[in-house]
Amino acid sequence: IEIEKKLPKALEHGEFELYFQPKGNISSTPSLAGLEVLLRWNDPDQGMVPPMEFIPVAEENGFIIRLGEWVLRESCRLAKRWQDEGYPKVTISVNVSAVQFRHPQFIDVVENALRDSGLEPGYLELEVTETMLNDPVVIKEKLERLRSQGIKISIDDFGTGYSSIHYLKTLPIDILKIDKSFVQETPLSEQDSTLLVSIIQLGKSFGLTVLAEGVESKSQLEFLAGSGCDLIQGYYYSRPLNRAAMEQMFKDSM
Ligand code: G
Ligand code: G
Ligand code: NA
Ligand code: MN
Repeated sequence: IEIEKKLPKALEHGEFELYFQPKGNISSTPSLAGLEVLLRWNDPDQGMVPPMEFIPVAEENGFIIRLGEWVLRESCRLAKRWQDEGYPKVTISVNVSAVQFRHPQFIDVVENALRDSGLEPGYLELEVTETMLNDPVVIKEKLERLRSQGIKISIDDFGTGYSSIHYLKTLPIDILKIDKSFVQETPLSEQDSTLLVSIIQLGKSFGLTVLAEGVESKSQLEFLAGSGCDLIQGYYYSRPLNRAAMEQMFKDSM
C-alpha cells in the first residue's frame, strides 16, 4: 500500500521514533549546546524510512498536523524528563513544516505541549524555513507570540530559499542556521568560503546566533571558528543519535 494510507496506523502503532542531532558550541573540542529532533519512521515492511520520503506526503494530505503535534509533545516531554533526570539542560529544536505553522491552532498546540510537559519555553526552539516567511504579516504575528513566551526561533537551511535580508530585519528571529551546501566545499573552494564568511557576518550584524550545518571535517570547524560562527552541527561533531545514544552522549559530557 501507499505511504499515505500507512501513516495514521504507523502513528497508532508507535512506529515513529525521535532521533537527536547534537549542536556544539564552536571550539577545538565543541561542547553540547543543544539538539535537533529528527523524525524517523521505522516501518515493519520497509525498515527505516527517511523523512524526505514521508514528510512531503504527510504535508500534502494534512497528516503532518497530527504527526507534527506528536513530535512537539514527545520532544517537550522527553526534554523535561532529561532535565529531571539531571542531564545537562540544553535547548531542544523541533522542525516545523509550513503546513503546520499556517494552521490556526498552531500556537495552542505549542502552548499545550509546553504546559503538559512542564518544560520551560526557553528550552524550546522552533526551526522554520525561509520559504515559510513569504507571508510576512501573518508570520510576524505568530512568531512574535511564540517569542514573547521565551520560545527561540531559528531559520533553517538559510541561503537556499528565496532569502530576503528584509526578513532578518523585520522578523523576530534568534538563530540563523546556514545550509550545509555553503559548508561542504569550504575551505577548499575560495568562492564558497567567501560566501560562508559573508553569511556569518550578515547574521552577526543582525545580532543573531549563527550555526553552520553539515560540518564534516576539522578544517571546516577551524575555518568557521576563525570566521565568528557560534555553533556547529554535522557529522564531525555527531551524527543523529537514537535516544540511548543521546543519553550516553549526555553522560560523557558531564
Ligand atoms: O536526517 P534528515 O534526513 O533527518 O532530515 C531530512 C529532512 O527532514 C530535513 O529537512 C529535516 O528538517 C526534515 N525533518 C526531520 N524531522 C522532521 C520533523 O519532525 N518535522 C518536519 N516538518 N521535518 C522534519
Ligand atoms: O533541513 P534540515 O537542516 O533539518 O536537515 C538536516 C539533514 O542534514 C538531516 O537529513 C541530517 O541527517 C543531515 N545532516 C546532518 N549533519 C550532516 C552532515 O554533516 N553532512 C551531511 N551531508 N548531512 C548531514
Ligand atoms: Na532542521
Ligand atoms: Mn537545515
